[in-house]
Amino acid sequence: MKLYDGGRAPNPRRVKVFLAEKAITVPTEQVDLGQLAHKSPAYAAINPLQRVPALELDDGTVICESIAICRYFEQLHPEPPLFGQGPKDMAMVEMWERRVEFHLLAPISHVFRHSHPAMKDMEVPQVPAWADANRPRAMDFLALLDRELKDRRYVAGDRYTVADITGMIAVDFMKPAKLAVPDTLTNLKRWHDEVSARPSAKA
Ligand SMILES: N[C@@H](CCC(=O)N[C@@H](CS)C(=O)NCC(=O)O)C(=O)O
Repeated sequence: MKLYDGGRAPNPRRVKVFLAEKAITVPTEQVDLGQLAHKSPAYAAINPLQRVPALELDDGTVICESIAICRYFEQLHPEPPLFGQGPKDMAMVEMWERRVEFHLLAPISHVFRHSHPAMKDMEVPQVPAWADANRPRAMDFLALLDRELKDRRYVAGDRYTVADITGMIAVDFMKPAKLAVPDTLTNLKRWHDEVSARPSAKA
């Protein structure tokens, strides 16, 4: 088994934090995004979408998409359960993970990819107006999440889950996107401080 990783890029980091939470070690190969190594014919043969992460199994199967990779490991190593337990809890985790991914990580990624000079060879064409359109979307969802976190400890409930992993990484990705969490969002800051203090956050 081999994990194709992409350094500090947010999606591969979601998988690495997930693996660290479960204390799973996987042989890893770095794909240098800065050098556009993911666009090479060799990597395109592994993932035709030319994105990281990708997990290659010993039988040659390649699993792409961060959450698909995490689900694979959740089945292999159910403890600690990071996708919830039981129908209602699992649905809530799924709901919040998707909300955080589509309404926070995605708009922040759009801001970064369409405004940062370092992304000009990767995001073609760069559309600065799309970055402008996504800034308020990210900030609106952040405010919503702050209100939600007033009454519970973690994004999807009382237990740390994959929704916290995606959320923490989205908030961390605000820095290169040149966005900042407003000081008024105290619930969000409390939660982010707590999840960032977990050893897995270093992954
Ligand atoms: N939906 C995919 C997204 C993968 C993705 O976009 N990865 C980024 C790094 S965070 C990438 O490979 N970017 C290369 C590019 O855009 O050319 C997932 O969940 O893994």
